[in-house]
Amino acid sequence: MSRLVIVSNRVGPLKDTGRAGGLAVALVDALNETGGLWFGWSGGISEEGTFGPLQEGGSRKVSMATIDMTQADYDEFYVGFANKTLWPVLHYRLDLAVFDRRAEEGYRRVNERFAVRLRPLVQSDDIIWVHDYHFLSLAAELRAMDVGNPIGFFLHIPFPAPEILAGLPNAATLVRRMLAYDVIGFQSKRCADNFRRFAIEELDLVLEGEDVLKVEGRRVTARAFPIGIDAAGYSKQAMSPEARRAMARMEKLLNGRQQIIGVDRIDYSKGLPERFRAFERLLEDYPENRGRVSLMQVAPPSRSELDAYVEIRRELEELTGHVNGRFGDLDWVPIRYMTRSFQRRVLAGIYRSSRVALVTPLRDGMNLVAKEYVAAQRAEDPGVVVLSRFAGAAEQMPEALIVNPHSAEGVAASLQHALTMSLEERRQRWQALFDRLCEEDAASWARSFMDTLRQVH
Ligand code: ADQ
Repeated sequence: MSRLVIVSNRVGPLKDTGRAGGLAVALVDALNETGGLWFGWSGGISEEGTFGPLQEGGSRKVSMATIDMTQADYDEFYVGFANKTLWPVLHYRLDLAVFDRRAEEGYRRVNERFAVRLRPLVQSDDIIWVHDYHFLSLAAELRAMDVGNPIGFFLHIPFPAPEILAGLPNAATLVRRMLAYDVIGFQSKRCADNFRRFAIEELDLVLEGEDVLKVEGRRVTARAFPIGIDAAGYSKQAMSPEARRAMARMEKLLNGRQQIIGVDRIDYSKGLPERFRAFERLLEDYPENRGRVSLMQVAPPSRSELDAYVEIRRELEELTGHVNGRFGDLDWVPIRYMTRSFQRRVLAGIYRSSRVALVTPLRDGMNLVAKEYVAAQRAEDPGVVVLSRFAGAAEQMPEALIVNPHSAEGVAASLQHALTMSLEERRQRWQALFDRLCEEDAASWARSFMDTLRQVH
């Protein structure tokens, strides 16, 4: 079987350290199956940047190779175009996007430099799988260097409606460059459809069958490959000693009260202020929950170098103070908000002791928290997921209570429904969700993407 080469901005870890996300685990499994190489940014900044030495490591079957960036690369490519332009635009936030020619040029330059450094590491029968919005034009650069291998791409974040993307200067050029990939994978049918619509409406391409675009004699498959989690593995983590200890601590604190849990990196796409307001509305509209239900929000900071993220942190602190000041009592704090991160097993325990997961991003490619929460539940007494219609996960999880995250009343009503739902209904909904989670897990996601890539090339 041909070797797999994975490219992503951050690489590894190859071993489950307890903190590694489910995605890293799925990719390591895929790499172990065929043997392979994982290539990306070292996380380091140096004067030589992408011209510096290749940093190599890994195991017997899987090698890892990373390179540094210069400060200019980091500012223009990573902070600039990737996170101040693409991230907001792809999450439908044209209003927050910065359009800067230098950043755009830096993005193109770093994609080219990564291609130059990857090129000598690629063997003739490798298949190459590139991840996420940092590398939309990597295949175009590799093709210009005569790399003829199958190259696939998976976008972890949303692909917006063409009407939104058209607001990005040079969007057509960027999408045309994406067409150098053989397979382009998206989290949801909606996103794959948006991409094909852009290609048809803005680039005048023609569709063949359901999801193949004809591009100058080549064929490019644009299809949904919804990412899964290691459902069975995660269920076990929720019964680990670490999870049990966390549950025991929480149960003591909750003392018979119910808990709603939210877990998200701090990001404007996650709808956190809207979520806090919806919880406040629950306490207003359904006063029987006062003193009985609390919201625990875990929100580790991410990309704190961006102003938009500093602003949202401040807003969350204010809202927490406001709701707690308004409703708190001697023995009850309505919102518990913390910005620390937890070990995966501890998090699984927190999910297991929470009656409701409140997952209300304004936009999300998939959202793995919704899936992890389901996998962590007790079959005999499972909790309920309240899920935004704008998360990719909503397509695969119709048994969750699907909400519009912008409607405080709507979310509050669904929370009330979740908190008062009969055991029988909770079990029915959970079983359907859990069965699908096991079927469409991380391993099957990676397998189906790679099978498609091997077939179409
Ligand atoms: P993210 O935007 O990071 O991922 P998400 O899918 O929710 O969003 O994954 C977050 C992960 O981090 C989860 O595995 C969660 O358990 C973990 N995590 C969050 N807070 C934590 C904490 N305090 N301590 C420990 N772990 C924590 C992007 C896209 C998503 C897409 C994923 C995968 O934005 O839409 O689902 O990639 O493709």
